[in-house]
Amino acid sequence: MNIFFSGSIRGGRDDRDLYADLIEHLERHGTVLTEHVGTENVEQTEAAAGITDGEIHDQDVEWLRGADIVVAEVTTPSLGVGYELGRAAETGKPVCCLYRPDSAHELSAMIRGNDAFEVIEYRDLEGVESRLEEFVREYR
Ligand code: 6IA
Repeated sequence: MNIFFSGSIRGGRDDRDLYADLIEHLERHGTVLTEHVGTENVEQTEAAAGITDGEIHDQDVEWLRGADIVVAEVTTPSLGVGYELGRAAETGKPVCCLYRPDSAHELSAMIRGNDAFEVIEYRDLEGVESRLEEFVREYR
């Protein structure tokens, strides 16, 4: 199973460690196409490699096309994550959005208001693992 994990990069990296933990958890169930979302210094690494924004966009859209399911951590608002979720919605792929309500950011109506998205509210990794597993198993 190919899993597209979506999480904030330029929107802010406060949740980077959590993304890495979620990706590690998801890797037990399939191939996470977007491992870099949880990588430290992703921006510096990719800038050093000379990758353009156009290449990032095209590669991510291609991975999105090849994904069986999409899992997004949406607590830190990110234009890129919103864009990816909008494109995923158009394809009808299963989408799970993970959101921590005790954060400073209220979840966008465009995410919570999409009935096709499964929104899971949680506090920490331990509290979300089994629910995430249920979602993944549904589509395996
Ligand atoms: O707007 P954001 O940057 O927060 O968007 C984050 C989302 O867009 C993630 O879910 C990624 O799938 C995608 N994305 C954004 N930036 C990158 C990136 N490098 N590499 C791969 N995927 C990305 C940015 C580094 C750049 C300075 C060379």
